[in-house]
Amino acid sequence: MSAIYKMEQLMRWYGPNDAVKLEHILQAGCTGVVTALHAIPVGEIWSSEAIKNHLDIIEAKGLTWTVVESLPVHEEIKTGKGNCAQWIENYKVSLRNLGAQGIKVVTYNFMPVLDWVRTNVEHVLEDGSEALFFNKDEYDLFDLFILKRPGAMEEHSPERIALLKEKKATMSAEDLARLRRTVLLGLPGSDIPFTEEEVLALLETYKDTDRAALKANLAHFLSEVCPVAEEVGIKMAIHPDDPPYSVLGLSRILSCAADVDDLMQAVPNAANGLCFCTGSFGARPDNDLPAMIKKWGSRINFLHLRNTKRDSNGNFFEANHLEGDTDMYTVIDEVVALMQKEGRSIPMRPDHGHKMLDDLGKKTYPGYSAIGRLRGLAELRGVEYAVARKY
Ligand code: DNO
Repeated sequence: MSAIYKMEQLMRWYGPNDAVKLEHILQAGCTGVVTALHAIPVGEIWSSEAIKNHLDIIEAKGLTWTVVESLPVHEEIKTGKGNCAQWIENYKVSLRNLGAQGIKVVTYNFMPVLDWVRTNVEHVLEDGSEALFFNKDEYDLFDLFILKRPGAMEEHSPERIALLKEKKATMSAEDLARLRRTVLLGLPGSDIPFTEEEVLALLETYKDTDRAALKANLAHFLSEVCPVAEEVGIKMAIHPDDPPYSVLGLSRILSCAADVDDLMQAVPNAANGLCFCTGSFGARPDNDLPAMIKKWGSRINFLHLRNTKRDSNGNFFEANHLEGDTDMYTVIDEVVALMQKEGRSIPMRPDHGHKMLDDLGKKTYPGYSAIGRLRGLAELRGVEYAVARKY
């Protein structure tokens, strides 16, 4: 019987300060971690020394590090302004340094200003565990009355504004503080939220960057960095927009299948690939995930497996990995077929988990407590185990 290719099971690790230790990740049955040098300011070069130090810590515990998440893209690359050319050159140096240490996949995103956005990271579910939640009303209310983004008022009808005002009046000072802090958190691996002033100043720099310009800036960035990635044996993996629609009045450019088509056509280089996040693409009803895997499977370099449950108002919460709107069986079935067809293992991590059991009350990165992710991983692993039996 020929070898069966299975997903490479990894877990995100935020570094030595993470409450989830490398030992825990090993015990969860993972072979490696997905991690980044979070202390280096966005845009600065990741030196060979800094990469090596991080790698040594991981390897000393018997784990691998071949997937970076994220090597972040400077805002001036996204707007194409200021020191854009210099930031791109820095990015190339970091890629070379990473490639030399055996890194195979570099994850990044091209979401303007804020990375992922939620309105509550402690949404209590019926069973007492806590999940990440995106509430559209609360998000709009933040935009209108807390951030007070210029132009936000014009995007809503007077009736909706009145309704949101009413909703705000029913929220406690604590709820409003939680909402503000949660939306402004923005950056993974950071404990320090943005201030309203910082976000508004950044938004100002996007004034003339419309959807077409943002797409063109992404294509420019990739046409510069992909040849370097290819040369040093790295595949790029862009994370889709999360949530997959406009936030803060800004364009988002990787939310649906048509966006993936555009991106792949714009930069055909083989190093231009995807971090296929089932939670982000799955938060939109018009995305057919199995069909997307069929079409762009050869460009899927990394998988984030998680599930969301959405309603018709644009709200969603993070469901258990095998529940929610994405049919995880069909997704894994497609992925397993793809791996056999191409003769390769795709790295995967269980994305976001509920905070539960002994993790409740512990300080962990939102979505990244140990036990909930372990539950998710175990369930996903079970599905793959069953699906792979047919090969
Ligand atoms: C959230 C993550 C994202 C992701 C970046 C990749 O949990 O999936 O923050 O790491 O968007 O650049």
